[in-house]
Amino acid sequence: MTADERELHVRGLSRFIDDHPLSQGVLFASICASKVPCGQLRRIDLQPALAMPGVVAAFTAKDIPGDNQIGVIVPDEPLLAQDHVNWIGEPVALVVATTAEQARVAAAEVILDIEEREPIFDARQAAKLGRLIVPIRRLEKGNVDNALSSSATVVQGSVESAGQEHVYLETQGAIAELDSGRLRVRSATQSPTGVQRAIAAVLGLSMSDVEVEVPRLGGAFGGKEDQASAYAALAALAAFHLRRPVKLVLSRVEDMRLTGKRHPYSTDYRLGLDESGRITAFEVTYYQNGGGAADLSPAILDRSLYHATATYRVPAARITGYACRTNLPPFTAFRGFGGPQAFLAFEAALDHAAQVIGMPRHELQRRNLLVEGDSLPCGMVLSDCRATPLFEDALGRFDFVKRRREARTPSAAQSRIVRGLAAMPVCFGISFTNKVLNQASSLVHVYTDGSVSVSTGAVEMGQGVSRKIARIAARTLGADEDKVRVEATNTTRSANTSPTAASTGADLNGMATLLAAQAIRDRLDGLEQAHAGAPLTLAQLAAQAYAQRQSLSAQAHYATPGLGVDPQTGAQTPFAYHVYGTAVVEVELDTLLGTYRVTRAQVVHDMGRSLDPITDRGQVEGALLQGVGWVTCEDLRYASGRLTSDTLTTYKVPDILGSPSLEVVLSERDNDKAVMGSKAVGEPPFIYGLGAFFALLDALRTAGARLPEGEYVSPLTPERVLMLLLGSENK
Ligand code: LUZ
Ligand code: MOS
Repeated sequence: MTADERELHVRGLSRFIDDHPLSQGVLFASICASKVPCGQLRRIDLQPALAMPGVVAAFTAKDIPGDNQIGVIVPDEPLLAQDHVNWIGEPVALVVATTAEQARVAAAEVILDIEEREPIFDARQAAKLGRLIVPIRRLEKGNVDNALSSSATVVQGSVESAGQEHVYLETQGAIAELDSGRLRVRSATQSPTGVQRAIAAVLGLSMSDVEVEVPRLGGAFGGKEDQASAYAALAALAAFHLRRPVKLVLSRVEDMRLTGKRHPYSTDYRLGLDESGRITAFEVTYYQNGGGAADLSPAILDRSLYHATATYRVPAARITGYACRTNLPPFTAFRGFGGPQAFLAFEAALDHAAQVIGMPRHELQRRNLLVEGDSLPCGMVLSDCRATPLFEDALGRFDFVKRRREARTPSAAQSRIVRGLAAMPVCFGISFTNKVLNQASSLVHVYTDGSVSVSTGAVEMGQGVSRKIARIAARTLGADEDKVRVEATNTTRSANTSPTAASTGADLNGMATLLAAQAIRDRLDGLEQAHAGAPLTLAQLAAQAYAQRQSLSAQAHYATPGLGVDPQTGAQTPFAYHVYGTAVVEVELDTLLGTYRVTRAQVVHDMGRSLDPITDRGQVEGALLQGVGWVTCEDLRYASGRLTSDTLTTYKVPDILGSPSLEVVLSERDNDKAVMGSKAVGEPPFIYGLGAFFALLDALRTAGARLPEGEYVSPLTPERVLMLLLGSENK
């Protein structure tokens, strides 16, 4: 029977890397990381650590037999620092001991002699100094300068959006073991092949010498798309040298300090409108804070460019992105992948324009939403565009206009608790923006008793992808769903996998599974036709197929069609399709204290034919709440490059008590661009949470706060909200 994820989680029975039974002779590794944000590494003294109780060995860059390099887009990230350190928390040495505690204590004894250099933490400053990770990225459509100079209104301003810690339930970790010349690694990663490739490279092995197994993750949210590789490779390095199993699992505090987060962006915008409030042109420049190594920053910046105009029709646009090198831990993938920063900036510009022309924000939104046949700045033409109908559905269904009017009556506006409302539409592109990643394969076995095994590259991280894949296999084969087992992801069964990311896990791996299951079903249908009489069960058919020496296995590959650049026009089609929807978010602001509650969030979400409505609803709710956290309470603080909000008492994530009442309406309609009419669900609803930001601005204005024009700063923590109420500096 396929165990139900939900039951395992609720009963605490899900096993993460740290819960696996330990092999005989296992050792534990701990990282010695840089304590300075920028400097020249002069000397590493391992002796004091080696003298500590229980310590077996310690390793530095010198012990790496292959290529000391784990950067996937830009080769700028050594596994262990070699000459320079570029951020606080950069791994410099690895200490291995008999217990995890001994390793941790000993790692702190390593002496690092580092000649400090002047660090840079600010993206704009890095750009000024030319410290870019990749050349400037640009997307341009129409004549922006002409359109802006002939616009009735032009607003100009800036948006600061902060980073965000993933707070996955399971911290980063891996267990590596050398077994008859092969490295077997269990890793908490979204990218089994990425881990396999990294380990092979740093150890100088072939990929076929490295087997990566991914049991199931306790959450990831993008944090394990790239950054799991370092921890797996460090465990593998020690296991390789010591010929004993080595486990490396980060504590929560280590994880918060060492690992990358969502990218902070500093953004400048100019938005033009005509007399009737229609957008004429948009100019935007993103300064993305990439941290001390490239990681996935260029890909993330690309998605910002593609989502620069959010859910709106923009005739002319000039979109510029700087990926800036700073001395903070490398920022990385996080649900939305550069999309949320772009949506926040565009909606802020629109909010600014609404203030200037004196039109309600939702009216200005309505006037400019994308419609069928519109094209995006990259040239992609939208088909089956549901932006406008779902916006109207949500505003009508949730009585937006009347509720907002009531919140703004003089008596409501003068009470201590003031309400604010905002509508937040989404149009989110589905596919990896890097075309090559849009492929997957599936290996399906039917056993002679009619039970089924499915192996794909999809990693189950709590998002329910296994359940969806099981359902696809069951429906296609005519099997009972509880007779379908979706295996742990393993690189010997599934090769050359793309990360489970970009919301595409079920789309890609589900479609490959459908194709493989269909191939088996076609063979069985042949048998069934030859058989006259009562219909046969899958078990009977499988037994017959075996008796007739026919294969009950199939492997299939799927690649998303239609992606790429039109060589004639240069128009890009980066996405298979878009996901649409609108949220109505309501807040209650205590005008005396600056504290607030996000009281209600109501959504109409475009779902295609849901493969699993409970899972999809959960994804919409969870993503929305994560988005609310990003723009409200989640506040990363650094002191000279050192994260000071490094625990869950100093870094506040939305909790169940602070959760708004949630209402999610799934608007189902066949989507012919994904498996069984479904649509991807992981990332798009994160954008709904941004409505909390604009609902808070609405409440502040209703309460009479005079907000600085054209200066948007996220998150709107209660502290910042109080300052805005008091009319002091927006800090
Ligand atoms: N990862 C990636 C992603 O490599 N490319 C993408 O386009 C993407 N989008 C969202 C999340 N992860
Ligand atoms: Mo991602 S942000 O790993 O889909």
